[in-house]
Amino acid sequence: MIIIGEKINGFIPRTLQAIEAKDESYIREIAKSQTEFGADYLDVCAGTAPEIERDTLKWLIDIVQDTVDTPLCIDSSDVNVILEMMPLAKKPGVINSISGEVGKCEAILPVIQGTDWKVIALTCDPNGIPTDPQVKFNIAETLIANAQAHGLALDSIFIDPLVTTLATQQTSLLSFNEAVRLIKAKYPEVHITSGLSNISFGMPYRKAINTQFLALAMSAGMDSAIMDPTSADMRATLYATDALLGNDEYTMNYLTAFRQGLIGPAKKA
Ligand code: THG
Repeated sequence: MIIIGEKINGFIPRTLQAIEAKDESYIREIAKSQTEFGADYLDVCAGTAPEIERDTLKWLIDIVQDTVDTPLCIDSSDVNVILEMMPLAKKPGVINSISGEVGKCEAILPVIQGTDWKVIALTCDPNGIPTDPQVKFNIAETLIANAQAHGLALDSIFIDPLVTTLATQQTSLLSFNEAVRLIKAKYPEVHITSGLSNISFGMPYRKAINTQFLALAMSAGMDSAIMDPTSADMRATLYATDALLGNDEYTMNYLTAFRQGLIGPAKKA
């Protein structure tokens, strides 16, 4: 599993508080803890008003890179902001994101051509966010072809089939998993990722939904997630599911994680 740590995001109230208070130490702390708990990339998203998005992202990126070596996942809905942030990165990371929306591929793909940058591509287009797995697949195919035409290797592409909220769509997971299966069947080297906590939006006890979504989507072939690796429940689900799916030879990773205290029952106070 390729883990993209989600916590450096101004849409999270605690992180927004740190951004507004210019509290460097909290940002350093969540950069460090997510890295220690296995993040392969750190998502950085300002989540602030558009006028200060650039300044906020610069501030976050500088602090993160001064604290850890983990590569960035630059998260903005504005491709111009992404393009301005890329030169600040000390090493190539992930662009979050492009999609079938007008202008996004054209802006980003030529810039990452010939580099080691990877890209997340959302399965939406000018018609919106489809729920039909076949339509998700069709958009993914177009995006993959476009990326390949710009010289990207298949394993530099992360398709995000955009999970909808279960509270408003009862077949959310089923449709997501079917899209994952269709994409992985034709493009096994392409990665599938998801900002998976969208699934539980508006529901109580979100952790229960999020952990089971992670397991079920991994079983369909999802091999990356934008998630909180500092959550003990999410970590346990991840290691246990990888072992159950036969991705963990002799269950070595599971056993090592247990021995190192990365997973295990909550300690009694
Ligand atoms: N796809 C892609 N990028 C994305 C998303 C996606 N980026 C943003 C978002 N969705 C993924 N990131 C988050 C970050 C936080 C939460 C959800 C998605 C969240 N956090 C809890 C909260 O705010 O209460 C808990 C946070 C905590 O305590 O750590 O809900 O879908 N490509």
